[in-house]
Amino acid sequence: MIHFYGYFRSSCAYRCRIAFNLKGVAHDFTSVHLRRNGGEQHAPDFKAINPQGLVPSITDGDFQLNQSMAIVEWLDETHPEPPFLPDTPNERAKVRAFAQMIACDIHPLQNLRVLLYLKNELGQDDAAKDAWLQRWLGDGLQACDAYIAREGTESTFCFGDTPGLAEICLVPQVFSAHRFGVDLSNMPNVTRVYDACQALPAFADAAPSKQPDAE
Ligand SMILES: N[C@@H](CCC(=O)N[C@@H](CS)C(=O)NCC(=O)O)C(=O)O
Repeated sequence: MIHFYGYFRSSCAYRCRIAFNLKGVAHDFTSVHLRRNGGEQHAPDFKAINPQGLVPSITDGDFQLNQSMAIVEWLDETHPEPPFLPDTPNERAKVRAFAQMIACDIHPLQNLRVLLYLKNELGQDDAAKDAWLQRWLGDGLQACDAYIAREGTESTFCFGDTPGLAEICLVPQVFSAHRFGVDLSNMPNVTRVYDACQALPAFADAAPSKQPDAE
């Protein structure tokens, strides 16, 4: 049985939850509370699983895997239906590029350890932290919106009529944007796709508020 280590509010864990649900893959779950006890992600027992001290991670027997994008790809390769990527190399590359806009260029700037560094080591207050989040999440999602407009034709989801890797990354990032008060009113494509995904149980059931460790 696959064992999944996550946290309800973690957007990277949220990516994996959507992927598990889309594939219909059963798994056990351990919550790693990112704020309790000084951050359970820093505990030696957990760092033996994920040396970075970050969620998510999975184990499957002796197999251990960190990094949400690697976990999502591994699920796609081990459970090919429904596929997370389109049929042709060019289409696949475009979806991967979109996913990396979020996973590589937006999410890392909102991470807890970065926000704590701004506050504790650089002495920034909440207003400065909010300005940071507005800037990097806002600009990043604005670029995602323009990318969908350019590449997405008239489809229901980002790049077609079925959800996959693009939506697995987009939906948790929009959740974070809501959480941090980022204005999405000028991002019609992002909000349209987010709303379409919410109508699907695989996405709705993966929401942070529905998780056993939700607060
Ligand atoms: N690139 C990694 C990022 C993982 C990551 O940053 N996880 C966050 C939660 S979304 C975390 O564990 N943060 C804990 C901390 O910053 O101390 C992935 O995609 O898995």
